[in-house]
Amino acid sequence: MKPKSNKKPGKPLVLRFVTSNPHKVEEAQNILKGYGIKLIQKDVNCDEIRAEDVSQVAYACAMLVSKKFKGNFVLEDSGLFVKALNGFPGVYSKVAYGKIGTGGILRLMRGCSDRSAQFRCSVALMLGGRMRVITGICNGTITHAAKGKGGFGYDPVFKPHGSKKTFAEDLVYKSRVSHRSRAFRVLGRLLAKKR
Ligand code: ITT
Repeated sequence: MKPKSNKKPGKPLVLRFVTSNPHKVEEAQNILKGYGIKLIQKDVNCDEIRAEDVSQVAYACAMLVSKKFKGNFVLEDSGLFVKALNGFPGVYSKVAYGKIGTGGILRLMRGCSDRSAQFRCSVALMLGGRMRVITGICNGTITHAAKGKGGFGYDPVFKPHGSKKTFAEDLVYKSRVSHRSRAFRVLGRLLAKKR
């Protein structure tokens, strides 16, 4: 039988997660609970800059937020980069999703045999006035039709390498390999070292 540990679990570290997207909070919290970190969603308006990559957007956003909010926080910028579309929708993923949705991406990709795509997530951590940006990547392919009802955004059309299912069909696998889970796992390890 496993011996009982006398060690009392420490108080969780509470961090604000600046985002308007509750799906992001849920997925990140699933990862960070294993590191004793509790996230609280905080809405702070941040006009995203035009940039080539999500890491630049996350950095610029965190700089803007730090002028309005003095505490410790995390935020992230993420996007889907499709090879055959020269990286589109990329940093425009949110706008593209609102305008053309997953159906629009599938239409743009009609006739494309190379369906490689990559999800990227850059997390900016502001802790004690110092910033750190961590990026997580998940490689996969764009399907020919939307499948699955779970998750959000482009999940029904993205199939990660190593799976026959889309993210929307298999959220357990998503939480293991996604761009977000990879970035937040690194963040969890980093914060665990500091405590
Ligand atoms: P913020 O308030 O945190 O900015 P947001 O939803 O506006 O929330 P982004 O600006 O990072 O987030 O936009 C990224 C878009 O990319 C998002 O709206 C989704 O459409 C898509 N996306 C990001 N991560 C995704 C994921 O894990 N699965 C599916 N789609 C995702």
